[in-house]
Amino acid sequence: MAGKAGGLKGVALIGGGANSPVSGALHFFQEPSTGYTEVRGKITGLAPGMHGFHIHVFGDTTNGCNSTGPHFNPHSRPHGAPFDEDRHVGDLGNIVANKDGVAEVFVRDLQISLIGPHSILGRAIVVHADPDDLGRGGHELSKSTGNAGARIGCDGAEIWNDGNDVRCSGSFQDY
Ligand SMILES: [Cu+2]
Ligand SMILES: [Zn+2]
Repeated sequence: MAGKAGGLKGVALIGGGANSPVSGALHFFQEPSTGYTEVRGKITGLAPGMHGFHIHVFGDTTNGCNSTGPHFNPHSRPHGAPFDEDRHVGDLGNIVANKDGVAEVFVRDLQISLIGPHSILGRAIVVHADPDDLGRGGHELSKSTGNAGARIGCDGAEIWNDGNDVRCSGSFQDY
């Protein structure tokens, strides 16, 4: 049923993990005719400012955020910005929390997908404590992680497909 009229869609509810007050909801939608995948939603409980926002390789969160592995990078490219062609597929840049710790998420991206060989299904979506420098910060970690600091709010953040719905387990819960 993947790719049928209306596109692929789903929702992820982000619950607070043991060590994180982060919570919220993300909606996924992929329009087959354009290939764009949208990620929309709101995340609360963040420190004000920018937070790195990526797809990591593994949906395995048995060891919390640490078992999600590195950024999803099937083309073996350097870390970059969402608008760079030369980037990790998982590089979604930053989300920005306001003074109340609320981030309105709107990502529209051509490299992530809910179907096919570069699908984000079975992987994890991770929010970081610090800004992603988009590969441009000159730090030794800029070209691998964007130097985005600790991983927060990703406990159990596996993304999976149930029919046309994309859902996430653990802190990303069924709805
Ligand atoms: Cu990350
Ligand atoms: Zn990256």
